[in-house]
Amino acid sequence: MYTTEKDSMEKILARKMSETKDVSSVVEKIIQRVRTDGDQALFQLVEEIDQVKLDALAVSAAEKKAALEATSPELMAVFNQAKGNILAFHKKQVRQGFVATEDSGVVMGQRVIPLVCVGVYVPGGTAAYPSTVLMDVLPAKIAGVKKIVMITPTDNEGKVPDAILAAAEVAGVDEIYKVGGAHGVAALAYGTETIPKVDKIVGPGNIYVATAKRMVYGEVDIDMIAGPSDVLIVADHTGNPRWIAADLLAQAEHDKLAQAILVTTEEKLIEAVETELEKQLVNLPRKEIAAASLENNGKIILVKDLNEAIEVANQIAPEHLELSVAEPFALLGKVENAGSVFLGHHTPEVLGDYFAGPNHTLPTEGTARFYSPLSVDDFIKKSSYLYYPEEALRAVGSAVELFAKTEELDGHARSMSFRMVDDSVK
Ligand code: HSO
Ligand code: ZN
Repeated sequence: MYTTEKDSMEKILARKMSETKDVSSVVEKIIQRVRTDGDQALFQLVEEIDQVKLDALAVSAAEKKAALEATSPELMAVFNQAKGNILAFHKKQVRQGFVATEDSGVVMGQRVIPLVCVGVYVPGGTAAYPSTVLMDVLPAKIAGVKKIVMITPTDNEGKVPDAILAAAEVAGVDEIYKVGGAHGVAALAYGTETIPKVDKIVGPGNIYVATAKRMVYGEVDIDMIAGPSDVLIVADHTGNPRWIAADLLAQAEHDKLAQAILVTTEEKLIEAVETELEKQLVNLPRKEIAAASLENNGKIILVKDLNEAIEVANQIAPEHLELSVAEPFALLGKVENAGSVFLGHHTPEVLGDYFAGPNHTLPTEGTARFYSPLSVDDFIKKSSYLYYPEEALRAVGSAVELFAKTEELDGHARSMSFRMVDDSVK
């Protein structure tokens, strides 16, 4: 099931959710239909693609109320506890604007302004995670986004899972619509009679959603193109094979395309982990998915020391990096490419998936080389401003004029020269 050599680094590094021409042309047509026919196209597309006949696009107040009643107080308490942790962590990300004043009276600054309206995509089916609702919505709340619109495909009876609606209520989502796929993304990007046009679309989705997000980028902003989830575990002689196998399987059960990799300095650990994997797979409800993921993308790599392990990790740039070693903090500073790092034997990725506070929407497919976890920064923009009093302008006028003339933009030069010769404001 696993290879134990550094053989297929190339294969690991080449992993990408390939966007075929077929998908692109289907998505393009869907976007066009939504742009031209708005709600009507959405109802039709939901019927054609999701095989559901919806009465209304919006989730009603009665549906939200019923979902809350159907959710146990214990689960609500867990959602609220997770919310507290996520808010506490993300509040530390809030950045301030600045203002700089000079003796000449010049004032310059940068303001931090929240996006007005954001769309959150929540996948359907077995990938409908209430945890993702909390992770994607709460940073937007902290940033000060005024309107948060959630879209999600329904089951074939037109229902959104209760836990998703309950999490949306806990997070403070303003509006929820029952559309997913490329059509949902198009609706958020261009707006329809019912669904508002947003400034940014965040959240994971399948290949159609990813392709649509790529296509509407520029019309709206997007967070990232999310591919299948992955984990890389670095383990030394202190690694616990039972826990390591459990963590690899936790990743593998997400998706047949998910990737779970173990990089270890301990030859003995390899066999022990392989034995554990087989043992634990037997009674894992999603064993088919997990086994396929291990079969396709699972790897165990033996390295000579922990420095080499970190080199491998930096090359792969995993979404999640677990450091199951005696001294994890000694390695942290050497990690250059990883979405989120989990330090020590008692910090499994799952803790971060649900509860601890840092975001679980992370760069996948090696994009941790240049992307960051979803954060409050994703929901703000910056705007700069400047003020020059008359004397300060006169002092720099000829310099700016020369610059403008060099670019042969006389209109620009005049905008300066007039102010240098004219009397002050009339
Ligand atoms: N591991 C996923 C997040 C998740 N896990 C949600 C369970 N539910 C991507 O970071
Ligand atoms: Zn997970």
